[in-house]
Amino acid sequence: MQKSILIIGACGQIGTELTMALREKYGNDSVVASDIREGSENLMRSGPFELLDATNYEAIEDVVMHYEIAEVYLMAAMLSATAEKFPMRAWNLNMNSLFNVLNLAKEKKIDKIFWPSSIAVFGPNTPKNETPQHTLMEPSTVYGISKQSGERWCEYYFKKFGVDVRSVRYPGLISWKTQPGGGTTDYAVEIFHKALSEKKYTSFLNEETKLPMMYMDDAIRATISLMDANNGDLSIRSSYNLGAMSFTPEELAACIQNHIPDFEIRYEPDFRQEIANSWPASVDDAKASQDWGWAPEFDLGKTTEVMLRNLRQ
Ligand code: AKB
Repeated sequence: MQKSILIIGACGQIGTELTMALREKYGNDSVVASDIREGSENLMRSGPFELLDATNYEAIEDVVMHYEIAEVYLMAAMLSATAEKFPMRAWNLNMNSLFNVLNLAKEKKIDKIFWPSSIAVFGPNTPKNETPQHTLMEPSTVYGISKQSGERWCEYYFKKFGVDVRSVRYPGLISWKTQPGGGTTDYAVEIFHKALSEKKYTSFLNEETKLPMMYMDDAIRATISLMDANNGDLSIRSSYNLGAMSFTPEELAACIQNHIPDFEIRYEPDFRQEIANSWPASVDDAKASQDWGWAPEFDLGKTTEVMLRNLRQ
């Protein structure tokens, strides 16, 4: 029998593309999308959808039982910039949703979990370049604290209860299909939209803020590869570092100018600058390569070309 998959937070930036990729791989009816709001027409029409609050254990359990769900991808979360404005709401959503799925797996109601962590688990005292898998982590944001705590709980549930939970530390994600919402790396998507519509963009991060970034296709491929990997090959049950490219707003603007020569960028750093300053410039993802063969396909040049080509259409 084909396994059934539930995606919680299916209408967000990653969830939307992940749902479509999993439907393509496993068949539309095998992949149940869920969120607290409805999503794009494509997502809503292509397979089953449930309105679901990720903090409501009973509601998730009902959906899991009804569809005989084997795997859950928990993509619902409040991102870094929004979480600074609503710390308690962020903590409640980011932690309780994770406990809900971890406990469902502990009770053997589901077999496997994917839960995303982030480069936000690192902090100002972490080595900035080629940040190691295992290193000093003192996150200084609400979102980072929730993700680091989540990683500790994932590893704990794996070791104590044998829960098969898998995770990657996503960098900033760039996609033309869905907009991000409430993150510090969002500038790297907004800039493409503004470059095409207005030929100018005001960046909320300064010109030299180097951050790890990834094109969405790579992120989706990484997520599905990790979930497909053999259990015994995985040496990390907190969360894997995952790298692809690193650039500053200035470098991204220069790359866009190769396609749109009169594009202009200005810098007006806001509260998100401090968040970005506490994060790595690049990460060492050797463990992900060794354990499950991770290798990125999109660099800055290819990402810029694909983004502009698709947004133009
Ligand atoms: C954010 O900026 O909050 C996210 C992330 C790096 O996890 N994109």
